[in-house]
Amino acid sequence: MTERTLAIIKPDAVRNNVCGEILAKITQAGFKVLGTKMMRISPAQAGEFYAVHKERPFYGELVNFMSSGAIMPIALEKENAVADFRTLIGSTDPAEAAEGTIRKAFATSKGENAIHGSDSAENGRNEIAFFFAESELVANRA
Ligand code: 3AN
Repeated sequence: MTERTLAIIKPDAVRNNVCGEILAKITQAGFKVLGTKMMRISPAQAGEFYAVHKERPFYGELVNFMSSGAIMPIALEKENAVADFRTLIGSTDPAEAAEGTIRKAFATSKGENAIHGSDSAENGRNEIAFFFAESELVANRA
């Protein structure tokens, strides 16, 4: 089934100038880019996006990091997009990420791990809606 998932190129990867290389890996893996933008979010917005992790010990660090610089959210579509994108990005901890994954290539730690991927189809839809109006997604244009 065609699914949507949200990627976010995180501030570490934007600072390291690897957005282009990451986008190339994503499109080479067969994902269709429906929309993308370069932006910066406030700590309050980052806190809202990661609200499910509020009770986790790394929440404050995560919110600070995600609001520390530019990010690049990317709305993606593909058959089985959620699971296939999680495979493409690799484990949260880059030390455990498989060869060939985006995190193996570009992440430096569990916190600064280069890229986000939605963990379910429902979260994929909700997370895309957090960053994009439906009218910004190319697939919906005539
Ligand atoms: P994933 O992004 O692989 O789905 P989650 O959902 O467990 O991982 O965590 C969300 C984000 O929280 C991660 N992308 C990472 O940036 C951050 N994070 C997770 N675990 C840690 C940790 N132990 N220390 C610092 N940040 C973490």
